[in-house]
Amino acid sequence: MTPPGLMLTPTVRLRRTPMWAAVERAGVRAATVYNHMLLPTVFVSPDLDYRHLKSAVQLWDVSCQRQIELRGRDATRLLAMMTPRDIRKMRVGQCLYAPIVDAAGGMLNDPVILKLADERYWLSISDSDLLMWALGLATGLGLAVTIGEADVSPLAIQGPRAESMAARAFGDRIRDLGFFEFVHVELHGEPVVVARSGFSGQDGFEIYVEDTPRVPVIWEALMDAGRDDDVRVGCPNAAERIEAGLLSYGSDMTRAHNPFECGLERYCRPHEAPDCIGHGALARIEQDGVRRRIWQIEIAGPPVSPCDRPWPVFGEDRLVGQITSAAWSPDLRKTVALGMIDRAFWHDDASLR
Ligand code: THG
Repeated sequence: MTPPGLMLTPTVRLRRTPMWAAVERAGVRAATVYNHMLLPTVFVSPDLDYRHLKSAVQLWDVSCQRQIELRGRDATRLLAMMTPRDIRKMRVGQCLYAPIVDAAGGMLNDPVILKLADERYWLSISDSDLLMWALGLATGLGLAVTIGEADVSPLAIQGPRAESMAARAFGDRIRDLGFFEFVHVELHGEPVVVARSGFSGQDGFEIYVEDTPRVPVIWEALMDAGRDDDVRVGCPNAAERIEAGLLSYGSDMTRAHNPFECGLERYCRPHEAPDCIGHGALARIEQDGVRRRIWQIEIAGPPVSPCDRPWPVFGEDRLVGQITSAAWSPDLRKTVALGMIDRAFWHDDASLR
């Protein structure tokens, strides 16, 4: 799609990140655009990045995971309308991965939600303009809630040595932090929010830094803390995240898909979310079942080119689905992929082309 050496024209609305200069110094070789902001995709090579991520620890600039803040008397009420996951029992200090849906149950986003206080949340969004949907609902319904994109830049440390590195940075007590929990801690006297989460199948933490000018201090302190664990600057790795079964909004799923088709049924409970705008549609879909679903798929043969448009999938000489993410897995020595496949072909040895 992009000829070798093609440049993206830099503009103001193509947002850099607070750490972009350091990311360039670390040797970033490719990047994508996510929430109108740059997101690194390759440093040394996809394969070497993958091996290092699965054996040591990496520091990621994931500032593009923007935080939509909901705050005010009706914040919980608004959030309950947006997601088919039950958020009523959510505790302060808890993270929740949640689909966000429209009235037909179509996927609009799949953020990690952080509950900061009783009526204050961050929605750590994937790549769609969720701010506008939230503003539209709140304005149309006259809700008492303040909505905006907070000045928060998440960094991530991911890999098997992430806990060791985090303990050096934040102290040994960070080892006790449970998966999808967060705490307020200090690093060199600077307050940050640290969660046990991240866009990889490895252990890891995400560090939410408020206030752009404070990000470089935290970045350098984390690099120092990871020196003995062979920390390198890295980024989400396509093969690793496909192996982990982590979906990418805009690629693997769009508004044309509902959470059941996306395999997100664990996070979609219409009967426990009566106030969700998609409640009726999703209750019907749950009852009727779906005719297509996302699966992890292996592609035989040598490495394939990047999946930059949906690849049609054929079975018994007809179109039965599409592949939307694919990458060579150095560990599995085959191409791993994610794709939406028709029900008749949901078996292990389905022979597809
Ligand atoms: N971290 C944060 N924000 C994010 C992402 C992230 N925003 C954008 C994008 N990634 C959102 N998508 C996902 C997808 C999957 C997960 C997190 C964010 C994830 N899923 C786990 C799983 O599927 O095994 C566990 C989910 C759970 O148990 O609740 O971690 O990475 N801050």
